Amino acid sequence: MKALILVDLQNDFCPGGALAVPEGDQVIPLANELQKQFDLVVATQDWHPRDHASFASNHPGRKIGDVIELDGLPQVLWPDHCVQNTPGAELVASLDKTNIARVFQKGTDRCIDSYSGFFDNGHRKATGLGNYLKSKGVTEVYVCGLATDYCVKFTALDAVQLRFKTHLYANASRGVDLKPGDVDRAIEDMKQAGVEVK
Ligand code: VGL
Ligand code: ZN
Repeated sequence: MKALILVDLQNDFCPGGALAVPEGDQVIPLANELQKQFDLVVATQDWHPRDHASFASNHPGRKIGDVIELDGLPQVLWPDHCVQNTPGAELVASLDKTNIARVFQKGTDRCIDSYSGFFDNGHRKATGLGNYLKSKGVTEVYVCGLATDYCVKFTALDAVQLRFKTHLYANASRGVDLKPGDVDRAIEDMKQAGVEVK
């Protein structure tokens, strides 16, 4: 049994959004088309409280892009994004949601960020996605979405760790490229870890 994981297809990650990923909106038609090949489709949703520790605005004197230490983990500081119950946090309107069996929210704890759809960045708490997929008999996952060099990457790496055969749809994903080359390096890291990139 295989499942499609749609990562963070939210307004704030599309052009015009708070943490816009270049060409982020271009993956939506592809994501809609890919869904037709799957019996099980799930989505992740970045879902932060307004006081989330990943927001530069919550660290006076710091700016967007700075890296701080948060509870022993390096943390990139981002613009305020995907704040719970705001339009920016909603899944993109043009995304076909009729086939999405469940949406797993992440980044809800103000003290720790969560790039992966499976665990927070410290692997302290699970979102339930892993157990859900296993309960459905899923052995193979296909990942696409936003952003290739953050949430897509860490979702795919955790999927490998959880022993799912893991595939990345690179053309249905886009990255931030905070540092030029980040997306290419992320794809290389995923390949190294055993992700099949298509
Ligand atoms: C993401 C940065 C911060 C992502 C989420 O969805 O890739 N990136 N929060
Ligand atoms: Zn976030």
